[in-house]
Amino acid sequence: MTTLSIHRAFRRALCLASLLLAPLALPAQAGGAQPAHARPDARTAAQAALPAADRVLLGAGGVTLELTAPRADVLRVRLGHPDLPEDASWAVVPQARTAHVPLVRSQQGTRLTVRTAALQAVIDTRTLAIDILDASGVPLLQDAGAGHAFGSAAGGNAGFVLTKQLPEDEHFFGLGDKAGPLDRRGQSYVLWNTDAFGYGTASDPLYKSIPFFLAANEQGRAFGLFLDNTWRTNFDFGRRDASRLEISAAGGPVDYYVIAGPEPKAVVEGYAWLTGTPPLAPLWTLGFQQSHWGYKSQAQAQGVVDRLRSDRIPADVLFLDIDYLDRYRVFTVGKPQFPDLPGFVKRLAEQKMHLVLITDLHVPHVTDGSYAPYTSGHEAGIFLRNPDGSEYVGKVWPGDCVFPDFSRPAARDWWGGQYRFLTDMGVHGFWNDMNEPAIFEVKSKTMPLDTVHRIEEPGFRPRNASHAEMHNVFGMLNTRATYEGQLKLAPDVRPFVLTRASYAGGQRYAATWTGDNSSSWEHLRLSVSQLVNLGLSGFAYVGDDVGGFAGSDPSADLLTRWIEVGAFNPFFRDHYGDTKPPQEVWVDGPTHEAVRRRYIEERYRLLPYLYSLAEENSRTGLPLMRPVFLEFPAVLAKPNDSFSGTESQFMLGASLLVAPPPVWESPEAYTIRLPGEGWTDYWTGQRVEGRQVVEKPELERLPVFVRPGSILPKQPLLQSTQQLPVGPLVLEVYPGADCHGSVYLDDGTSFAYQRGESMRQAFSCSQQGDALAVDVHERTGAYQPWWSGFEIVLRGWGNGAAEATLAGESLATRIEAGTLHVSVPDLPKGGQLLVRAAP
Ligand code: MIG
Repeated sequence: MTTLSIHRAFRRALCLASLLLAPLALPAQAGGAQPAHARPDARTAAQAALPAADRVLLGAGGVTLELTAPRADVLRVRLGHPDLPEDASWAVVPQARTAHVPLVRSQQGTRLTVRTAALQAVIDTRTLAIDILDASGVPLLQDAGAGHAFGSAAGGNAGFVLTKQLPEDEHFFGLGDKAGPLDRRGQSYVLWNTDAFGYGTASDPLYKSIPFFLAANEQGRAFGLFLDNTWRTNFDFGRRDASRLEISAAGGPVDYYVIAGPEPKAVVEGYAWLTGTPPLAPLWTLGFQQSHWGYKSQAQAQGVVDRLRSDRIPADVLFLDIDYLDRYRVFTVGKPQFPDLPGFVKRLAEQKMHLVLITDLHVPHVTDGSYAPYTSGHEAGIFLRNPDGSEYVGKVWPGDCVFPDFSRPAARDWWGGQYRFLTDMGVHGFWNDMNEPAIFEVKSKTMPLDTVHRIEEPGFRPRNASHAEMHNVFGMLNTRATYEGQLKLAPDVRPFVLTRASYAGGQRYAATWTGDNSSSWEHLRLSVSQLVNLGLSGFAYVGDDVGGFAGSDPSADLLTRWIEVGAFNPFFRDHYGDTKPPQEVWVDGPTHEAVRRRYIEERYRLLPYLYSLAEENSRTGLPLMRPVFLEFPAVLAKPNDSFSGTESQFMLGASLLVAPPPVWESPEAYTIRLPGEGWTDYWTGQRVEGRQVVEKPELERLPVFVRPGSILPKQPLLQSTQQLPVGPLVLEVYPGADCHGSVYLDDGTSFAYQRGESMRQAFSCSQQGDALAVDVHERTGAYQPWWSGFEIVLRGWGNGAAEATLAGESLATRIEAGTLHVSVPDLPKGGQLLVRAAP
């Protein structure tokens, strides 16, 4: 690439991001391996203490490049113009920020090769162009030309563009819940947290900014890239130029990580290692949740809960939206509508329901001393300021509002402390909305870019920062204040925080949903790609507004369909806007309600599976809801590429494949292609012949298939996760290669699991001669499970009599509708069940 074309690419990228920048100062050609201008004060103590062997530092043409490897499969590249940027991060966890492994170098002329055990980087020492290759030398990500260009404003904050080559067979995923197709290739996205009410299937930007993507090619080989930059950013995956990947930002550091696969799962786990995993969700948040902007009184809200219980719709959570507040003022309760909130919370607890309350971050600007949160926050000086030092005031629901400066510990502590009266009532779930932040009556929909934030954070120099820098991370810091505040107020209760806006790493504090979607088939379809892309971007605990938030009311069929899919989403909440007719499960009459109930009930039966997935996620970062290629990278492979057929499908964990119609509203039959043979229909227990299923859409049937080699833990039906199941743990066994499953359990609400009060038990199955062996492995951990024993279930058994033995003793068998059931006593030490056809 010539300097002129770099110049053009840079200009174009900036236009895309609608940025106005000073003219470019392009790097001149220059040699020299050590930058004279790499000032040590731009580094943190951790980085400065790096042994020389663990860090490559180069300078050329007024640009400094630093390469480090936090671990062998993660390379970190920083570029500065002229000096390296501040070494600091809101996203990367301390453990990853201080980790480093040695780099092995070799140089041939101007070609410097730097290796770890898993990756290598080849750097042109004249241009600082960098190619990242896997250990065997296969290129993953290659610069186009010099690969970088900087704007020229002082202080190094004038923006940049990175230009990479875009191989033809590369698919792109991630970037959070961006609209558009599952595969980001050919699209361009702006990262700028935006209140996107009424967004469409191609709207951009939306609420969150997660500058991470996973790339996977047609060999199923994957890698990831995370740009740790909070400024307004643009990712262009070959839209402007089909052969280029362009990443540009309006300011902030060039600081990116390349994460090796080769499996897509390894990339997701690597990203979780960098930015953290979600905390283990309280069990109740895996239950069904009902919400509405417009539950205007205690009586109305109580009526909804009573109806859930009397209609026997299993449910765990009721949400209250801004209706419960006094004049929309956060940390108040509107007495006329909610005369006895503590009593309401108590009554809900008796009904085994939790309450989640909305607490928007804008604090009403009430200066007459009558509203304590403003008075105390003002006195503590924790609200954001204009450049002239006055408090920034913007209009939101309550009228004029001020905003806590969440990048300051003092402001986070203040915010967290405001929850005391609610936590004391027994409320442990909070909803942080509007935290893009959304501001009314201004064209930008947010605060002025020169609003002054104050950074007081380890790794950062204590300094003032503009809203341009802090905007995308503001929502995440809001949830951090909420989450950490909860931990202080109720140290042994797992908090639940739901957020609309966030940044990379925000999964450590909050679950998220896709904001104000609409009641349309298009939005139902879109939600699959939004939710799986969120899962790939670190946010595993995700859902959408089931039934749709905006638009006209959902048709009965649409709501039924949406509940069916929602039952297989990680976060399952029916929520709808203030202007819509009722959208609860029972509207549309008993026939629809029965179908909807059946799906919600199935979710409650699957809770041991779901909760075990949540626990896996909290350890590894693997999302609960997954694109098919995450489990089966081969679907990406040419020539028999079946990827496009999987775009409307998703996996819940490794075992369940959910296959909605690609066109929901169409009555036409469609073909489901399964990734391999031996799958079983989850509902009928019938084994699928071959790898194709033709489905004629039926309202009451959401096609779900079980992967061969799965053991699914299930439990008896309950109306709330707060009820203790009675009876056996059901183990549905689906024989096949590498047959296994496991269950994780703890008290579901406290942190006792971190003190050893949890349990785990693994299961496997194999063919042994003429018998199927089901191995129950020895239990680990101190927590006592609720079950009395196991019920082994073999579906598709047929009608032939069976013989079952455990350690030589025969056990009773029961065959019902072609399914074999064997009751097995509890086996804390493990044991082997052998099942065969009776002679
Ligand atoms: O300006 O609190 O996305 O879920 O019901 C609208 C009222 C503010 C936007 C959220 C929506 C919520 C609504 N909120």
